Amino acid sequence: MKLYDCATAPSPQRVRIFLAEKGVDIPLVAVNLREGEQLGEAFRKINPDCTVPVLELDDGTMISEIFAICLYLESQYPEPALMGRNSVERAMVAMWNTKIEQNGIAALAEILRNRAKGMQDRALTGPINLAQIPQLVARGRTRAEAFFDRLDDQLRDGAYVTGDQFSMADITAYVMVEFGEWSKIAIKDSQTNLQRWYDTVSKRPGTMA
Ligand SMILES: N[C@@H](CCC(=O)N[C@@H](CS)C(=O)NCC(=O)O)C(=O)O
Repeated sequence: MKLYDCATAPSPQRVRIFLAEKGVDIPLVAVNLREGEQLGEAFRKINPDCTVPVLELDDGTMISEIFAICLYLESQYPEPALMGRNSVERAMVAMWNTKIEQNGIAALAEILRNRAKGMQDRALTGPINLAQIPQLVARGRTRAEAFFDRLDDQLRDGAYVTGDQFSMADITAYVMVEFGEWSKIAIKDSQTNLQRWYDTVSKRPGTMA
């Protein structure tokens, strides 16, 4: 088993933290996103959608998409459980993971990818080039700030995103907050629950890995 990775990209970082939390060490294969290696012929055979991370199994099966990779890893290495320990917890982890991806990470990507000079025709990931739409930068900012408030509210009562158990939803939210720095979206002084949670989560050996 090996993981196609990129040390500077937030998506594979989520899988690396997931593995570190499980205490599992697997070989990493660096894919140079800055040089466009993900769009080259060789990587398209690994993932035609041209994104990392990808988990390659020993029989050659390629698993792309973070949720699918983590689902596989969770079944192979069940302890500690990171995707919920019963039906309700599993549903809550999947629910929050989706919200964080769609309302948080996607909003931050909307800011970055429609503004960065180095991403002029790469406004979305994938095999086809798409032009930036500068008007989406302000919309992304509004969406991201609103979602940080939403998460702050969610963290009012529990230690972690879905309650008292650290989970994949926390990993996704942690990487989202770090990714926010790229677009100068930071935790506000008023978001005290989010700050308390971030201070705890950022001290875990997995997130420091
Ligand atoms: N939905 C994908 C998202 C993966 C993704 O967006 N990866 C980014 C790195 S953070 C990527 O490969 N970007 C390639 C590009 O920008 O062309 C997943 O869950 O794995």
